[in-house]
Amino acid sequence: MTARDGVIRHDWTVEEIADLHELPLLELVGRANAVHRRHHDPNAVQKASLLSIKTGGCPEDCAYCPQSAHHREVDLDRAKLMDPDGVVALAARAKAAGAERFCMGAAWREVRDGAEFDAVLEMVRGVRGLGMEACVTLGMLQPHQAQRLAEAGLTAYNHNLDSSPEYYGRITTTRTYEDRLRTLAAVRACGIELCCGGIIGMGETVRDRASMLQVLAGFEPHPESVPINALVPVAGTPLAGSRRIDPLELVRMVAAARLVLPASTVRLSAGRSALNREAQILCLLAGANSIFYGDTLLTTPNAGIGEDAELMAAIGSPARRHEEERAL
Ligand code: SAM
Ligand code: DTB
Ligand code: SF4
Repeated sequence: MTARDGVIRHDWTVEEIADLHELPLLELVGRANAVHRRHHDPNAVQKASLLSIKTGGCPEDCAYCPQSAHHREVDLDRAKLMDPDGVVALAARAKAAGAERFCMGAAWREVRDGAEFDAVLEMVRGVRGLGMEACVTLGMLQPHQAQRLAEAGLTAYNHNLDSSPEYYGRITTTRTYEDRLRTLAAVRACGIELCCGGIIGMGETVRDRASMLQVLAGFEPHPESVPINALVPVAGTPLAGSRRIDPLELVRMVAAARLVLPASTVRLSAGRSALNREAQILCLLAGANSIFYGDTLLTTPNAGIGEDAELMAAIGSPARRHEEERAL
């Protein structure tokens, strides 16, 4: 731990972040954990449930994404926008299973005004009415659309940077990094929380990972939540042949995120199902304090609810476990 660890800063250099990322692993995790404990309850893990409300057929060409219409070889059942009542019923089920936040994703390039957007606003109101946090990810937004989402009570908008500004053009060609930043600014201007992170394991370097974290740390205020995804290679996408990353790379990325974004919620997101229990716990120790909870992410399998119940039981305090055993 150094004197400046845990201070909220917006002036990180890429070199500083890359140096942190490359620290000896035990020192990196130790420092990240110290910062984590200073800003968060070390035993709390937020559970966020995820639902694809409109699946596939997206005009963008993101190389990782099974929902892009450009990747014709992907085996995916497209589905039009779900009906709001059905979505809110699933949110209620997720709440009963223990989720605190409900995240809804649509495979859109951008939001268009009209009946479909109105239906999404109704979903947001319904989820908020259950007393849950509501998050949506709908692609690019214009300021007046962000305003309507804010009025519907939206807690957070998810819009990921996905990679560094330098590497982005290798991943998506149908929009620019600046497009992403414009949407993020529109969301922020309406007082909606930002959920913004990225993916590792797409062929980028450590410097790219550090560069993406630098952009995130440059936002004032920092994004309230930061999903760290490990690429899920999906057959039929251009990145299908990518090697699954070593779980310790995810640990390093989570720890680096925790050090440069001390107060943000860091979400261990896609790719968690490839991690064993101990690797997930190492990520939680390194500063992750939220997970996607539920059997599926958007279109790919997540860690199962049963496995997650075991994970939660394993990290519960011994006193509580003994009480639970006594209650049986
Ligand atoms: N269309 C909207 C957009 O791009 O912002 C919202 C949906 S998009 C599927 C949401 C995020 O899911 C992407 O930004 C990306 O970070 C993540 N994602 C999609 N496919 C993935 C994959 N195969 N592996 C890891 N993360 C993935
Ligand atoms: C995020 O960063 N990861 C989630 C959520 N935000 C929308 C999506 C992960 C998707 C993984 C691939 C799939 O299931 O389609
Ligand atoms: Fe997938 Fe979103 Fe890219 Fe569309 S914009 S291809 S849904 S990541």
